[in-house]
Amino acid sequence: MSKPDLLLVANLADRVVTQLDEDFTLHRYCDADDKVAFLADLPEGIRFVATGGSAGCSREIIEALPALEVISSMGVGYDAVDVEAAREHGVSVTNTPDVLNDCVAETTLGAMISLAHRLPECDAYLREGRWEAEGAFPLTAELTGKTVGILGLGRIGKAIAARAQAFQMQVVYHGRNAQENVPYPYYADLVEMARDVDWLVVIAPSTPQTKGIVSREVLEALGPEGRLVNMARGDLVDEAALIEILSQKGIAGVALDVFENEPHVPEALRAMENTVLLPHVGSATNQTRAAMGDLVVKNLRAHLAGRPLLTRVA
Ligand code: 8YV
Repeated sequence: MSKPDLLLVANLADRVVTQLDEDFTLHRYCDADDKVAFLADLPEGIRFVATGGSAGCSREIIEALPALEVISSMGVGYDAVDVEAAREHGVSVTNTPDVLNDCVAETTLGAMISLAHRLPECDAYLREGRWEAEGAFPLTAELTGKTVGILGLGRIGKAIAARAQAFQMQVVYHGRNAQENVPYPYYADLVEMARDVDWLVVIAPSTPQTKGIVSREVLEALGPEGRLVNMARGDLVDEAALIEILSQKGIAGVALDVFENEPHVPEALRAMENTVLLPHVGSATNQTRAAMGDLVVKNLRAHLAGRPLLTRVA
């Protein structure tokens, strides 16, 4: 019996592709130079898409595949998948939640420590021979005793909160609603929370409601002693306002793992000292990417075997 057809929209890790290859006939959209021609030439019966968080799956792709049943996306954030188009065409969408919580939380605390203690700069200072030439590195800041406001206290937000507490930080949060059985104080107003905290950590999904939520007003409320960390999506933060405020020392610093126009990072951010810039590596460990990839495959195999999808979001 021939294997069902699957469109590979993102170039997923070898481990994932090898597993997919066992059960599906792969059509590598990710490698096509002429995407439009590639879509037009596909066989009619493609029932599956496997993709990644950044590549997602557009309306154009969904509508080019009349037999499509499931889009399995690698990543907890599925904002790049056109969920509306998927729903209209009766296509299910799955993501990879939970398996990355600890890794992203660990990276977040790493970014915070790096920014407070200026670890990347310390490393460069030593390598450039400046310790010998100029003496001790200037004194820095720390997390201990500070307050962190978490924007988006979901599964990853909670994993970050637990780790922040281990660093003796006070945790508060903002989200659409106050949550029951959560020990942290809730702020209904993000500007108010930004005013009260030392750190603002952004870990909410990208939706039409959260786009630009970290506005100029929020950044100004965070103030010259405040620090921002964005581990979610670039479009939650007004990047132009951020650059302007940072350059005027209107906030103390920023650690960013995500940007408005990845992989392009504005030169202005690169040139500043009070920034820690990461190439979207929140979940990028062998261990976690393997777990995420396995979940992509498990969802597809479940559907193929007539079982319910494991982590369906639409
Ligand atoms: C990955 C992510 O970069 O899970 C997410 O939403 O942003 C990351 O873990 C990506 O989605 C991997 O494909």
